[in-house]
Amino acid sequence: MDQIDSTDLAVLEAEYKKFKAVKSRSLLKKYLTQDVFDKLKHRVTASGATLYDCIKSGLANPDSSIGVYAPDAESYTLFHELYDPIIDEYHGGFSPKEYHPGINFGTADALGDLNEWGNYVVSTRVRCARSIEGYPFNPLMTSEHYAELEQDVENALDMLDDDLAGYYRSLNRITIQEQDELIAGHLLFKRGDRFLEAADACRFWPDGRGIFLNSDNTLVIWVNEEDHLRIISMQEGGDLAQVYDRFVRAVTALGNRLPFSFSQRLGFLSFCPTNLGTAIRASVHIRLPNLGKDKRILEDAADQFNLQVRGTAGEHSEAKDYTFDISNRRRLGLTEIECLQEMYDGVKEIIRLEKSMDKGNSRSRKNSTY
Ligand code: ADP
Ligand code: CIR
Repeated sequence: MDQIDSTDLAVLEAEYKKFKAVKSRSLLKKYLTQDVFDKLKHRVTASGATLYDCIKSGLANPDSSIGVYAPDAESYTLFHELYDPIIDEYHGGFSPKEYHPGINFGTADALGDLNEWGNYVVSTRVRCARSIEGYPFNPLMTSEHYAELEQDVENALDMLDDDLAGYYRSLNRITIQEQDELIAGHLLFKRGDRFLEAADACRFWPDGRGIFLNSDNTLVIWVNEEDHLRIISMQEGGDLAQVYDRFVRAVTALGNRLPFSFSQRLGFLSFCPTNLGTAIRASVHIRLPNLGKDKRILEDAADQFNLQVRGTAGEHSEAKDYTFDISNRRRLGLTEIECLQEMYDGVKEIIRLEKSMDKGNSRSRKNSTY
């Protein structure tokens, strides 16, 4: 194993010292104890990543929830004393001895339409992250890596057919106004995410970045944003079965053409440890005027069903008009179809709770003297 050079070590030591004095509720703060820091501070991966590369984002953003990324696949093992407890806590119990189960997409038939119980769900989306073998993750990618990877992916996307067929647009060829329209339509990733920027994940932007859309914008593929690939199936309404069926067909078709990075223990490898395993986030945009009045009640209900609540424009955004993004939180230690089932069951319960508050509101209106 290579050793960090003395200049880089001095920077790392100084930054960690500052971080120790800062208040933060991140998992980085919780698990990067002095003891763990001292064990890891000299290590360097074969492609040159140090502990500093893993923790930069969390040091610069004390309001991070996690605070770490992995600059390359090897970081998950070389710095495992830091990643293991973070992975264990985020994914709701995945000890260092555990292995991710084998791939099982199951069948979409078991899932139905989430609007069966009323029109609460505005839209449904299922996405996964994928990395391509042989390339490091963002912070260690060269401009040649970006160009090469984008070309390989574009060639693979050209082979999608029938309802999956569409076209790829490099960000370099889309105006800022067009990008903003796609972002507002929930189709494209945002620019300038401060968590990613601090992790050195936005170098050479917008080179190598782009978006693929099929003809009706229900299959969306992001290239070289946070991960090499994000494969997304989405549509209006609550038909989770239809969204998932399209998702599985797209992931399978691309997996036949591109070598996805996979680890026996951690499943599909991604830049952020929250996206390991299946790398699946199945979400609904759901309007919850009752539950949404008190975010704490909604968060407690979501926790109970292993769900995560985000705002209307995604992670680190606020909810507008009581419309929340609710998704499965765990992605590692359970199969693909189990992730979907967890979201489906939980959202059903959230809708039941929202409806019961309707009744509560009308009862209290009846009892009111006004
Ligand atoms: P990711 O889902 O890839 O982890 P974000 O949380 O930033 O990343 O979400 C990316 C975009 O996807 C945002 O514009 C967000 O509003 C949109 N989105 C997420 N879930 C849904 C959904 N169910 N319906 C419509 N748009 C969605
Ligand atoms: C953070 O630590 O807050 C950011 N780096 C984003 C972490 C990923 N978010 C999540 O919970 N899935």
